[in-house]
Amino acid sequence: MLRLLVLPGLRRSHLSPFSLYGMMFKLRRVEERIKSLWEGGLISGEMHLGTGEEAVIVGVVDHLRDGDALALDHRSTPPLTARGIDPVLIFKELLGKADGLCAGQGGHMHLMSADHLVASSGIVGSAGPMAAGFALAGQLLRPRSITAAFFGEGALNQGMLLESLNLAVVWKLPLLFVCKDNRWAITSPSQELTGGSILDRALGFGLSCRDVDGLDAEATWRAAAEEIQRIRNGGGPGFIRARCSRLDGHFLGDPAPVLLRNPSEIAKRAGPLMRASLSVRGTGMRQRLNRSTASVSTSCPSGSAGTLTISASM
Ligand SMILES: Cc1ncc(C[n+]2csc(CCOP(=O)(O)OP(=O)(O)O)c2C)c(N)n1
Ligand SMILES: [Mg+2]
Repeated sequence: MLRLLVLPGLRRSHLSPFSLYGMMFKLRRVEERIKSLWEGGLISGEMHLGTGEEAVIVGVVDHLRDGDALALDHRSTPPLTARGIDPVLIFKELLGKADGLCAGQGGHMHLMSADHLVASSGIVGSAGPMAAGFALAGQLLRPRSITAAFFGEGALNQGMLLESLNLAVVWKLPLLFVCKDNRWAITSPSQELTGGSILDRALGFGLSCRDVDGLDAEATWRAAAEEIQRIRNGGGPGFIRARCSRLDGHFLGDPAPVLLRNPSEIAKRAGPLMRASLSVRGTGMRQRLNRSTASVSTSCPSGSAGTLTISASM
């Protein structure tokens, strides 16, 4: 039987570990499907996946409502999927199809949906100013709406993101900054590039700050629940540093994880899905997997080669 934990005082009244797990499973399956399309030579250019960061994404996005906005970085496919965008539209976009999410014009780093108030950019740090714009519009037009911004710890060395932290505090914007701290910026360990501590920086700007284990979906969900409720109530912007791990290289085909990273580092931090699955007590694994399964399939033209059928079991 599904366990519902009631958190007193939170507007979103329940935590459902099962649905968090189901969503993480779906996000991972979408990423795996993208990986196989890329490996088949069907996606041109680089492709950055968000495998290993699922718990951070679902822990935050689960709290968003209609009218809330999302500003994203170059690993945008998991949050777009979690926000309810049809994965088939994303697949088609990555394949450059005219009926893709952005009419085949976005590539994989500049995906957006006006209907969902979400936008991503490959310019590192730009989730900050995008989110500040979304949040300012929300403050003026949509009372009690919030904006969440996702970015990596490497982005915190970009001036525009630091300026956004400052502006958000000065204008008391309804904005949650979520730093996915996977400790790497391409091939550089971020601690070798970053002065001081990330949290001290955010605290220095006057943000409400939390440090969370970003491999633990429930812990992230609870931290985001409290922070988002505070922000909706007009308490000003917040900042969550979620410690996580990326399981693939910086981009698909990147040899760095093999060459540079200690396999035990990856193995130790690899398990957001496994951890969540073990925490859902009372339901058999087979049942859980079956209940998280939904199927998408579509057919679309694949260049001159005829029809490509995309299907993914999620
Ligand atoms: C303004 C800018 N500078 C540099 C780059 C090249 N670049 C792409 S991703 C990346 C590292 C980003 O690291 P982080 O923010 O930690 O995100 P992660 O890739 O670890 O998820 C860099 C430097 C860029 N895209 N934009
Ligand atoms: Mg990083």
